[in-house]
Amino acid sequence: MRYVILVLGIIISLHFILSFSHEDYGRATSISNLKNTITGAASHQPPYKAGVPEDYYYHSNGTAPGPRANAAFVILARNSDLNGIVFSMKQMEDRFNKKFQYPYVFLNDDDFSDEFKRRITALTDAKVEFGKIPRDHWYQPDWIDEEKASKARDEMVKAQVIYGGSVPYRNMCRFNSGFFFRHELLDKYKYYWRIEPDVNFYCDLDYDPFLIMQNEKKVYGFTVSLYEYETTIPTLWDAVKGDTIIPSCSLVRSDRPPEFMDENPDMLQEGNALGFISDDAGGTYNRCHFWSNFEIGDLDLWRSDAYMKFFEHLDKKGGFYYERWGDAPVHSIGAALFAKKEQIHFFNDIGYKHNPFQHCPQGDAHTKGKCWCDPSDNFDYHWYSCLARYDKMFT
Ligand SMILES: Nc1nc2c(ncn2[C@@H]2O[C@H](COP(=O)(O)OP(=O)(O)OP(=O)(O)O)[C@@H](O)[C@H]2O)c(=O)[nH]1
Ligand SMILES: [Mg+2]
Repeated sequence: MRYVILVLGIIISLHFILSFSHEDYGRATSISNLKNTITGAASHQPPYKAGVPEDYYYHSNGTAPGPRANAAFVILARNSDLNGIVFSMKQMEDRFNKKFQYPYVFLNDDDFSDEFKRRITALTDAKVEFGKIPRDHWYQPDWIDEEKASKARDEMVKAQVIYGGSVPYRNMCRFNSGFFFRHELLDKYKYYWRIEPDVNFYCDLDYDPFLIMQNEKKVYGFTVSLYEYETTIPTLWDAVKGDTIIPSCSLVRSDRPPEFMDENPDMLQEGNALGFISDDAGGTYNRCHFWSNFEIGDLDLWRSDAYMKFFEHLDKKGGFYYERWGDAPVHSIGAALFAKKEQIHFFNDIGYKHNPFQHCPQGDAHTKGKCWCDPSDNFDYHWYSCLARYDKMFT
């Protein structure tokens, strides 16, 4: 008996020594972790790795039983994008929406042609609405210094920056950053799924991602993340951060006009995803962004006071025109600062391609979705992808 007590004593002492001297050992054997393992709650891994619970799935054909979320697809397009939109939308219908029947909202800075409307409505039984964007939500504002803007465009053309010389492209980026969610046709909705022309949806989606968003209180969903071209956003982070030191959010000097965080130090969400966009606790932007040609999001994130103030501040800086700020980094920085990291979701089982990158589900997810992409062509942990940084926030 004495020996049993002695051996037990040695084991317990060793456990305590290892717990303090080896972080991983301590973490792996902590009471809370053991409890998580027992209850199945994932710890130290991104929530998406646990997969979507089976009771969300509807594998049969025919209309899936309710409930539905208050959601719509949002498609910004020109009449000339018609064939590319048909290509994307037909796949969305076949892979998902035939069974779920979510409505579509099409937006354009021009009037949609009758042919556009006819060919689009022929593709679905769901409701489709076509809207025109108000002029002041689209065009370059008159307080932008056009001489400065055109010089910047010329320089970007010389530097061979993609769309560097285009004003309509800049209008589009500014609209997607700060205006699409204010269009009256979207007023009645809470969630949206953005679709672009010429994209691929590779897998059967037998569950409703909007319900995941709603039930799990997610506010932003993505499938691909990557680095932004430096030349398109040289002063973007400076306009966000200014002189503020994060995480203490205190000012160091004030000899220049204040930037967004200088003026709104209380607006950052606790437990946010700053770790995704910065490797030095907010000192610099690492250029990681969610690729916004695919987005499933909560419109209330963009309608929030924090994001509206954030957008207004960026807009006044003029960087949508003096540089070529994209809606992807602007949305990503907004989501990273104003949402909790758990509220940003990687839709691992949605196979998706927008040229030139694709997310192709791996292993069981590929089989379950009957995906037709080549699993070896997958951007997830490519050197130019930011998914590893997203994962790291949870480890
Ligand atoms: N109405 C309208 N829609 C536009 C305009 N420019 C772009 N879009 C739409 O805005 C979205 C993004 O434009 P894209 O041209 O796909 O931009 P991108 O994804 O950065 O670049 P690509 O590699 O060409 O796809 C798409 O849904 C386009 O249809 C425009 O001038 N007017
Ligand atoms: Mg595109």
